[in-house]
Amino acid sequence: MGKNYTASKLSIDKLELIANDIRQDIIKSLEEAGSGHSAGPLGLADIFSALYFDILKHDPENPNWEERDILLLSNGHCVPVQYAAMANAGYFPKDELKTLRKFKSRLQGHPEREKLPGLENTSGPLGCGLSQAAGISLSMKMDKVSHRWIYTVMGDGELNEGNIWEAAMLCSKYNLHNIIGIVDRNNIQIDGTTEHVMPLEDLKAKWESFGWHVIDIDGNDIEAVIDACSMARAIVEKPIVIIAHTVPGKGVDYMEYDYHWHGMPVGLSDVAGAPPKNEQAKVALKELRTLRGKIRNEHE
Ligand SMILES: Cc1ncc(C[n+]2csc(CCOP(=O)(O)OP(=O)(O)O)c2C)c(N)n1
Ligand SMILES: [Mg+2]
Repeated sequence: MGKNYTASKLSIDKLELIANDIRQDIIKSLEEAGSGHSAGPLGLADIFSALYFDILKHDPENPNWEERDILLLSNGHCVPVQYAAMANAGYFPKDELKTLRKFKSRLQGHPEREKLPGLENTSGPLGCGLSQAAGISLSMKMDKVSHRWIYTVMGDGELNEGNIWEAAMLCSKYNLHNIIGIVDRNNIQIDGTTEHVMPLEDLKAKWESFGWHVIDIDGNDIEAVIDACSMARAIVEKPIVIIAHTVPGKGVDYMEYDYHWHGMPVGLSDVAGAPPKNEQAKVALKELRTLRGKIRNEHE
């Protein structure tokens, strides 16, 4: 029998504490790896806490459970947040997070489906996740399976890939409404702000014109993420995309909103405003631990 976290209903403050643990694990694993992406994963921690500990129907002890929902990470470079969420949920021991990006590790810098049970897709080349979702959804349709959802996380810079929009048209044509897209609208990408590199607005109108239902939320508000996903599951007329506004680098003051942290780990960067390299992890972890206290106080 699979585990359905939705049935166990953790409180929002517990989910926020888990998100904070996920952030600390991201910092520790990136420091150990000495390479990798910081800003996107930190910004996505609330969404991943909500997904793995509330929204998804899944069972860490039985990753291939036939009734499970599917989570696809299309923006594969953000996988440190997925590994941290999976370890916290019990897919593998937390100690294994130290092997991120190491030779022969199951935790590669971009997700490899066949390496780690629980990963549903391989990604890294941007733009593929929605096509993968479409294939899975069409096969579920053939099998007359209508009660499993396919959550597909995409980056906003990733939306520059034409492939996404080909998939968007197809999902709409076949009304693949068990696909719930989640766009990490953090306004940054590899080389600058999204609106500077390749303007995306009016993003809501773009998705709507491709036949999608759009829900716009604060992606760092766990309750909003959970509510948006339950709303999305109730919509059967169209595929659904949640535009989740997040803060890149969320939780680490010297990283927040700064695109230079897109592909930088703590300990290596001389981005302006950052602490000295050998202090970066310590400062980030101290800040997150303090924040953890604040979360507790707010809810007490
Ligand atoms: C097909 C392809 N082109 C280019 C890249 C290099 N690349 C990696 S991440 C990235 C930026 C993506 O932006 P976004 O999805 O917004 O990520 P964020 O900076 O928010 O983490 C680029 C261009 C890639 N991985 N795949
Ligand atoms: Mg982005």
